[in-house]
Amino acid sequence: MNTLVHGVCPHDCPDTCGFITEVTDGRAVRLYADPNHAVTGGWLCAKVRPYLDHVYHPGRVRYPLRRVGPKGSGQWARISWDEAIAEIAGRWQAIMAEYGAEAILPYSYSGTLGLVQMGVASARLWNRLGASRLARTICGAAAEMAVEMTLGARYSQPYSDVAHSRLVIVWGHNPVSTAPHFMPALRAAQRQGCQLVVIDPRRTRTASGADWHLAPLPGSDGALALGLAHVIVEAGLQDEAWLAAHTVGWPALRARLADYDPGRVAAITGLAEADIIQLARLYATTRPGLIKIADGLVRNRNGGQNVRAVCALPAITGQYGRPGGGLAYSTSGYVQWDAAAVGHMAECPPPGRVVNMNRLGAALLGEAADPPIKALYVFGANPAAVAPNAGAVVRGLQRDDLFTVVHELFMTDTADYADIILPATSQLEQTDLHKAYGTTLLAYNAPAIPPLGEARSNWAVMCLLAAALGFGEPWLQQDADEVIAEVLAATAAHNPALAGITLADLRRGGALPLALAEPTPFAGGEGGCQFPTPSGQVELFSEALAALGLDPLPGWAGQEDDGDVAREVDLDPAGGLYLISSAAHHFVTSSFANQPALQQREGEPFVEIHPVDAAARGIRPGDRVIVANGRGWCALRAVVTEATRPGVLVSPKGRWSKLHGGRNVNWTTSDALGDMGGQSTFHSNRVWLRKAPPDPAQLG
Ligand SMILES: Nc1nc2c(c(=O)[nH]1)N[C@H]1C(S)=C(S)[C@@H](COP(=O)(O)OP(=O)(O)OC[C@H]3O[C@@H](n4cnc5c(=O)[nH]c(N)nc54)[C@H](O)[C@@H]3O)O[C@H]1N2
Ligand SMILES: Nc1nc2c(c(=O)[nH]1)N[C@H]1C(S)=C(S)[C@@H](COP(=O)(O)OP(=O)(O)OC[C@H]3O[C@@H](n4cnc5c(=O)[nH]c(N)nc54)[C@H](O)[C@@H]3O)O[C@H]1N2
Ligand code: SF4
Ligand SMILES: [Mo]
Repeated sequence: MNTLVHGVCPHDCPDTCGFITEVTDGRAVRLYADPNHAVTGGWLCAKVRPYLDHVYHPGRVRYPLRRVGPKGSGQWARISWDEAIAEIAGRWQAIMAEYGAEAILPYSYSGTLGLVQMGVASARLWNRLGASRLARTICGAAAEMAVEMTLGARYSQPYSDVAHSRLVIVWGHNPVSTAPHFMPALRAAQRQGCQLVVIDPRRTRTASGADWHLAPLPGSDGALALGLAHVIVEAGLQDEAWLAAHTVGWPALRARLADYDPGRVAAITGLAEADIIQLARLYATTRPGLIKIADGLVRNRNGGQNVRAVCALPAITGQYGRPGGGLAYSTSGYVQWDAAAVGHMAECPPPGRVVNMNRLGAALLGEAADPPIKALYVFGANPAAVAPNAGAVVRGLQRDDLFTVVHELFMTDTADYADIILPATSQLEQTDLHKAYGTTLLAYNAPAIPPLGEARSNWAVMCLLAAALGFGEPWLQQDADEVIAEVLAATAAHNPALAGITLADLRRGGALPLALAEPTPFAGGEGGCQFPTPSGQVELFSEALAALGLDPLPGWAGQEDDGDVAREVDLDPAGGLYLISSAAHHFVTSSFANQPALQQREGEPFVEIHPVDAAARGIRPGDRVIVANGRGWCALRAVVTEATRPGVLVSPKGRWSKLHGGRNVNWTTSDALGDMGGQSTFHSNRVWLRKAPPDPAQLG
């Protein structure tokens, strides 16, 4: 008999599509877009269309495994779940007795974005243990902080709002690949005459469809935004009345703009002075204009300030709170799950110390010293492939005295270093609830098929571990629906956006819209605008940032890489290059990068280099090259193309090192922290590039 089951795409993508799985005799035979989902619109992206290849991939881990050879040697023996849980609980108890619970570090991120399998699974058991807490900073921490400090909350308009825009500036974002369901709305607006400008060091798929593509140097966006503001003010195109009514700190920011004349900004950004002036005039006069940003402009040393500076532009032109105008970053602020219901922290021992996930390698190698990290539990993440400074991460994972558990669907780069591997369910085999960061819909994922082999969900494993550790709290034994019901009720009690949405409604399938009083962010209130900041206004000057010892005004403090890396860069006679490692079109970070059909479409790992830079180094198209710096190196295939600008190399993230010679681009990326929120700085990466020697292993 055929059944149809409503599910939700769990991957790290703002669209959070709905899909339907057709099941025959317990096997998923077809998976397709939910035709009634308002954002999915009847089609899935290239990554998730072949989802059943992911679910039924022959590489799925089906049983618990124990390491039997040296770490990383790939020798495993199948064990039972009872043995696995008893061993983990026993090892943890011994570690806690000697070092305390903070010697245990859970590490999870975005394998799934579900409330149960990621949100609650990353909180409850670990709080109850008093384990080290993970600062979840690898993605957009500085942008989140910058937007909240400036505007008060992460609110964003529905994709369809772009129908009102006369101009869209897509800035540090590549939605054709990373938010594909925004594109039909944008294309429709373009057909009605809306102009599209893309600001990105690389001519991305999104930039190829733009009226104008500007390619600044990585990390220079804050200076560019302040330069645009300088030109706008010089031309008298700012909205002084709006600024007076709705902002704090305009006179101070205005004074600072004197430092950002187009000449200086051209030198910093590598753009032409005339282009800076033209873009400023275009933005100030083509209204309403939407600035749509993502994390391309944040993953560097001054990412927080870059975002603060960009957030100032709609204020200077008085465009917040208007359909088609303002800033689009994330819709995450409309629903923040009730923290007490998610984590039950008040019923737990004192919170453990915080370990920044960007410093995983350093932490494992001794930066987290008191106590040292003796146990690592990884789920929904693949840090050996995706965390910065992979060499340090791998050296940390190789520690013989580190007890590592990896809960995974696949034998990833990280799983290779586990002591115990636990088989994880895919989204078709588990229950969850999903809000989105690009839309304002809420949807329930019902399991469509039984777990493959002995796979269990993240939360199911936590419940087993809690029982084995003797924790009797009922909130450590709820099933997924009970977890959802509790968190939904607790959140609805203080958030009217959830009014009238029940678990029963959600379980009927399909996405439900949040009950937002006002779809246009920050619209309403006296004078037409309101901001949930302490002052109720756009905080161009932020007391809160000043209190943290940070620059209270948007600014641009330079974009450097570490000193020892710079020395290595000097070894390149043609000079160092920036290396940015943005999203691959056919993977979601390292998810799907082991799927043959998608690998084939993405091609072998490559680095794009501008013809001028290639010529200076004697590189021809297709050459095998080494990119390297003081942190490490990796071997890639050169693609010589004008799609990237001079001085900038591009090599997308997500490759599994083990499938491509043992190293990926993260062997070069920096684990230094950015200016706000403990942000990752993947794109503050200077490297040298040269032809690969016949045997790259000789590089050490
Ligand atoms: N296909 C696909 N989709 C994804 C992902 C994926 O891996 N693949 N990842 C998901 C995740 S985890 C996230 S966080 C989002 C990210 O979504 P996006 O932020 O849209 O993706 P990125 O490719 O990381 O960055 C966007 C663009 O920023 C550019 N960029 C890099 N540095 C700079 C800079 O300094 N200034 C400017 N102006 N631009 C810069 C890059 O060239 C890139 O084209 O996408 C999600 N969706
Ligand atoms: N060089 C470079 N590196 C980057 C970035 C960059 O811009 N440049 N971007 C960074 C960003 S934005 C992000 S968000 C991170 C993302 O990094 P991660 O959050 O680590 O994401 P993935 O690489 O997709 O790995 C997720 C893993 O979770 C597993 N998984 C999926 N579902 C489940 C589940 O239900 N249970 C369990 N137990 N496992 C599951 C998948 O099989 C996969 O191996 O990468 C970062 N890495
Ligand atoms: S990855 Fe994004 S676009 Fe693709 S199906 Fe999932 S939510 Fe939709
Ligand atoms: Mo991310």
